[in-house]
Amino acid sequence: MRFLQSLCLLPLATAFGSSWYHNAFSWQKPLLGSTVNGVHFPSLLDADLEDLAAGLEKGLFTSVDLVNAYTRRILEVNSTLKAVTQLNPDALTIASELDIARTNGTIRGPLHGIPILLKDNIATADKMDNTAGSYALVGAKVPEDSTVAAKLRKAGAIILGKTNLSEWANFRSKNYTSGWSTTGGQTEGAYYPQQDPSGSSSGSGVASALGLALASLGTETHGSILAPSDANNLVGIKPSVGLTSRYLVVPISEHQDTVGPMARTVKDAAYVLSAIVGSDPNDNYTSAIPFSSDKTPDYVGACDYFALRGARIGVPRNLIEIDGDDDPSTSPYAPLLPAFETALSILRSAGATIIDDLFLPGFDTIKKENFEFTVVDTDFPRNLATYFAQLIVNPHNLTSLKDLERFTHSFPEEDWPEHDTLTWDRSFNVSATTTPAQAWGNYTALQHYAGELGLFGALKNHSLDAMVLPTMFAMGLPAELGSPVISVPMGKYPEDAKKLKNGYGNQWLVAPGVPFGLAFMGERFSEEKLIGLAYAFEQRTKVRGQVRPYLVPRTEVGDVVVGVGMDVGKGDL
Ligand SMILES: *[C@@H]1O[C@H](CO)[C@@H](O)[C@H](O)[C@H]1NC(C)=O
Ligand SMILES: *[C@@H]1O[C@H](CO)[C@@H](O)[C@H](O)[C@H]1NC(C)=O
Ligand SMILES: *[C@@H]1O[C@H](CO)[C@@H](O)[C@H](O)[C@H]1NC(C)=O
Ligand SMILES: *[C@@H]1O[C@H](CO)[C@@H](O)[C@H](O)[C@H]1NC(C)=O
Ligand SMILES: *[C@@H]1O[C@H](CO)[C@@H](O)[C@H](O)[C@H]1NC(C)=O
Ligand SMILES: *[C@@H]1O[C@H](CO)[C@@H](O)[C@H](O)[C@H]1NC(C)=O
Ligand SMILES: *[C@@H]1O[C@H](CO)[C@@H](O)[C@H](O)[C@H]1NC(C)=O
Ligand SMILES: *[C@@H]1O[C@H](CO)[C@@H](O)[C@H](O)[C@H]1NC(C)=O
Ligand SMILES: CC(=O)N[C@H]1CO[C@H](CO)[C@@H](O)[C@@H]1O
Repeated sequence: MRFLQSLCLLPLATAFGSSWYHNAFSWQKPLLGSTVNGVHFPSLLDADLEDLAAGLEKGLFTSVDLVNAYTRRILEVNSTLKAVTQLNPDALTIASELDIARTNGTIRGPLHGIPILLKDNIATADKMDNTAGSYALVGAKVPEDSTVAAKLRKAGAIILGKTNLSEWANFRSKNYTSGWSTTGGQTEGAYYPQQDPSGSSSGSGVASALGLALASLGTETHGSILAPSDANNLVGIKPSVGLTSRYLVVPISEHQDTVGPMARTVKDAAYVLSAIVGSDPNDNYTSAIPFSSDKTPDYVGACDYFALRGARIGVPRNLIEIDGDDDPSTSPYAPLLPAFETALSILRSAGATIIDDLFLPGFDTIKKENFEFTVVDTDFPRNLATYFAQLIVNPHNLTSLKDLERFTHSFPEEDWPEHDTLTWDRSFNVSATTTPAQAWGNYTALQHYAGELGLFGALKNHSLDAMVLPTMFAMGLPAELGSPVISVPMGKYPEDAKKLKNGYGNQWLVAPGVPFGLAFMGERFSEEKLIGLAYAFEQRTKVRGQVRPYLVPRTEVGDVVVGVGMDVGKGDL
């Protein structure tokens, strides 16, 4: 969750010269990958699910090899980036069982034997902790896997480890940074030294970006999948609230929380999404899913090169706010604008009709009023207490947000008061002074201004399939509405970018080479359509491969393959 943090920090820029922007991506030699059993195999930085599945299928390598290779990659970059906090001690055993099953002809599905990382607020009933980045939950145990983790396992995925996050998914303090937690330290992005990784699914973003697993799961309340996907050159799918179960995921707000994939390609994200969707008696928001469990949309099949043909796509210009002071072209974020115009022309040339200059009249009211804070602040104490009550081991006997605050203020490693808990104070205040009827009033007002007078009204009025924006402007209304968004890589800040630090002053939000994305927004449960549009854009632009991290782990799968054709001497075994 990050209530448009970066938007609050805009107005620092001095003027660029007229040649400040160049849209050219510097061409870089592709990283080479490795030779495995005599066969060339793409680098794990770029390998997609179909590459991995083909390698496993042909017997070039095993899932055990993949776990070993990814583990070494994680450890290579961890001291700098701190993206992965825990490794699953059972991952090799699980991989070996899945390898045996494969040899035996049992393949559970496309994710069979594929390593995936989970944000450290998605619980697993195994040897790993689920901490939300806080010592309050170190040692806590859940009765069973979260529903999304259970579904991944059923689909044959290997849960490789847990990724760092902004503590409590950025719902603790006014004085901390994206990707910082007391248990995990400070995550960094890999596209510029000391890049702000964005958040709160920061470790999931950095890990997927660098190929520390095939993909990861993140969670979002307001921007927490989309923002780190934007900043880490990824495809992030923020699903409709209710499409994926939140059971045994550390909550912020039942009205806005959702779990989704962060991957390197649209198709990989679609594969992972397919594995985790579905109704769940333990999360009754999933009963809103408009299709039965045997009729789940074919998200992978939706990846159609021609999906943009005939599509009607709106551009709600009044949501783009690069202002700060006077002249938007002086903002560090200014390079987003020409890149966005280029993206629109690509959508047009792929056959879409762009309905430009839409104005969403509800947006100004949303900005003036506190509807969203009221909804989220009244949900949090209640939803958190429910999570605590579900624990079967609760080392500090926490039952409420008050208990958590007492713990956080008295446990030195929680770094209080340097890192305050003012978000909780706000939540106490709001929940103490808001009746259920008033909370409902705020929720319905939010739906009206963000929906009828916002996203949904415009989709309907103009018969649109989707709306697009630079991702950093596409987070608020869909968060408030529980509607889906997909972010796809769109570009990066140029070599002469005007650098901008985060509000804390320790990491770069904008710097040369830092990536950014294009977001597709639509109706609730329109993921299938959005995936098609996003795929058609991705296939025509292939931006991800042109934006390269400054820090790349070197271990490739060939370095760990044991047996005939082993690539002796390539790795540092
Ligand atoms: C990554 O680094 C952090 C900080 O030093 C450490 O606590 C964590 O355990 C490391 N992760 C792994 C997988 O070793
Ligand atoms: C292999 O397949 C056979 C028959 O389908 C089954 O009985 C056996 O349990 C399987 N073994 C493993 C290790 O999966
Ligand atoms: C959904 O579940 C929660 C708790 O599990 C319960 O309080 C709520 O009444 C349920 N809502 C509906 C519509 O069933
Ligand atoms: C938690 O409660 C149990 C049982 O009442 C007690 O034994 C334990 O000391 C408590 N732990 C803490 C940290 O308060
Ligand atoms: C914010 O955190 C920094 C570093 O821990 C500390 O120096 C500063 O005093 C804190 N600011 C506030 C307002 O608490
Ligand atoms: C919460 O309310 C108290 C008492 O009115 C006030 O002093 C405090 O500033 C409020 N805190 C926040 C974070 O709103
Ligand atoms: C929103 O909640 C506040 C209390 O926090 C209340 O005063 C206000 O009337 C509510 N607004 C609506 C539109 O219901
Ligand atoms: C949709 O059209 C109606 C009727 O013209 C208008 O009142 C409303 O503001 C429009 N909604 C949006 C979001 O543009
Ligand atoms: C340096 C640091 O904080 N390391 C932590 C990383 O995460 C694991 C698991 O949550 C902790 O045990 C480490 O102490």
